[in-house]
Amino acid sequence: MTALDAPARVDSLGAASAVLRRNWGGQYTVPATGLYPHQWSWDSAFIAIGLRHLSPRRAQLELDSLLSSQWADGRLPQIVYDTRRDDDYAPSATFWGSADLPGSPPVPTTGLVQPPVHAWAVWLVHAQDPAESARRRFLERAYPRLVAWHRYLRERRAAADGLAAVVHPWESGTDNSPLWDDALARVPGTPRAVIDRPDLRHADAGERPSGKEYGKYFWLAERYRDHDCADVDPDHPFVVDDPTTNALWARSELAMADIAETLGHDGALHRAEAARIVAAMEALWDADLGAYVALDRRTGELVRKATVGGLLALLVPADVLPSGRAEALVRTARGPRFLDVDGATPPVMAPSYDATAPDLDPALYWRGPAWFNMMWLVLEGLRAHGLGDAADGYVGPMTAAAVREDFPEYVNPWTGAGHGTRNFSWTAALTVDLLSRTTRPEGSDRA
Ligand code: 2M8
Repeated sequence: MTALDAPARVDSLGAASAVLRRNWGGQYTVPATGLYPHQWSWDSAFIAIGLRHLSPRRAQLELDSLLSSQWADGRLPQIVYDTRRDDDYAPSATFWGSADLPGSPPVPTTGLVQPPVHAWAVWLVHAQDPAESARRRFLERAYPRLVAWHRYLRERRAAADGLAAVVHPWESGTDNSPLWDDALARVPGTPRAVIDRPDLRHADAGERPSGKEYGKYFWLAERYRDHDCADVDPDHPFVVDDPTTNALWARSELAMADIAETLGHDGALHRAEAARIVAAMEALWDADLGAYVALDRRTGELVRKATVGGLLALLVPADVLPSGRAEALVRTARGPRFLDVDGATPPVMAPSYDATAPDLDPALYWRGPAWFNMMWLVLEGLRAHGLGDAADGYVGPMTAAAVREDFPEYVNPWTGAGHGTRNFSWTAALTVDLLSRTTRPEGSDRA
C-alpha cells in the first residue's frame, strides 16, 4: 500500500485540495495560474477526476463548462480562453480569432483539440455520486456532446486507417515528444506572427520547448487557422496518428457504452467502436519495442520510439486487445524502458520517454520527465490487468513527491525532483484521486 501514514495522507489531501481551490475560477480550474491561465481540454478531464472526491458538483461543472465550448462539428477545443488574460499566454485568443471561424462556439477558443479522455472522466464523475448526477441530469447533457466529439474524431480526423490523427504537436498533449521530431523537421519555423513567449516568465527556458520548436508550432497553428480549422488542407505537413489519442479514444468509447446503458440506450455500438479502434491500432504496434508508436501519415512511416503513451492501450481490457498484447504491454511497462521493476534503480514514476533511449532528458518537458497524468493512466492500466497491488505500491512515493515538490508540472522520474511550474492542477487532482481511493480499502481497485 502507500508509504504515507494516516495523518500524512490527511495533510497531503489538504494541500492538494488547496491548490485546486486556488486554481478554481468559478466554472473551471486553470492548469496553473501563471503559466496556463485559461481552460485546457484534457487538463479539465483529469482535474474533474480528482475534484469528484471533493465536490461531485464542482467536477460536473468543470466538465460541463468544457463541453459547452464545443464547436458545431463536435470538436472540443484544446483551450477555452479567458480574454481577461489574453496577454498572459501565447498563442492568444486574438491569434486564433475563433469568432471569425465557421462553426466556432460563442466563447473564444483555439481550433485544435487534445486527447479524448473526457467521456471516461464524465463516467467517473457520474459514478462517484450517481444520485447527484441524476438530479442534475449530468449524463443527459454530456452524452450527446460526447457522441458529437467522438464523431468529429471519426469523421474528420480518421483516414482510411481508422485512427484519429493529430495535426499539431499541441493536440497530442505531449508537445515536444521525440515522436514528433521527424514530422516537425519538414515544418517551416517562420510564422508571420511575432512569437511571444510569456511561458518563459513562469518556467525555466531549459525546461520548455525551444525557440526553434515554437517557430514551427506557430507556423503550423497559423496554417491550420488560415484553412479555417476545417481539416480539408491536403498539404498540411503535420498529420500523425498518435498512440495516446487513439488509446484514450478506445477507453473513452468503453465509458460511452456505460453512459449509454445508464441512460437506457444501447451501449453495443460504443463497445464495437472501442474494438474497432483497438484493431486499427495494430498498424501502430511495434513488436520489438513492445509498445504502440506513432505513424506519420505524410510518409506512411512508423516513428519507432517508445513513449509512455505507447502503453496506454493497457486501459482496454485484455479480451478487447489482440491475444498476448496485454502481457506484452505489461512487460514493457514494468521493464527497463519504463518502470524497470527488476533494475538496480527503478524510477518513482514512469518516464515519458524510453529510459533506454540515449537522448532521454529527465528534465525536459515531454522528452523524459515523468508526468502525473501519464503515471496515473499507467497505474489504471496495471489495475485493469490484475496488477492492483503493484499499482498501489507507487501511490505513496508518487503522491509524496507531488506534495514535497509543491505539486510540480512534472518530475525527474528517478529522484522525484520537481520541474516546470508548481501548484499544477492535474498533479493536485490526481493526488487527491489516488489518496482518496487508497484510503478506502474497498475502493483501491475500483474507479
Ligand atoms: C502543455 O501544453 C501547452 C499547449 O497546449 C503549452 O505547452 O503551452 C502540455 O503539457 C499539455 O499536455 C497541457 O494540457 C498544457 C496545459 O497544462 O500544457
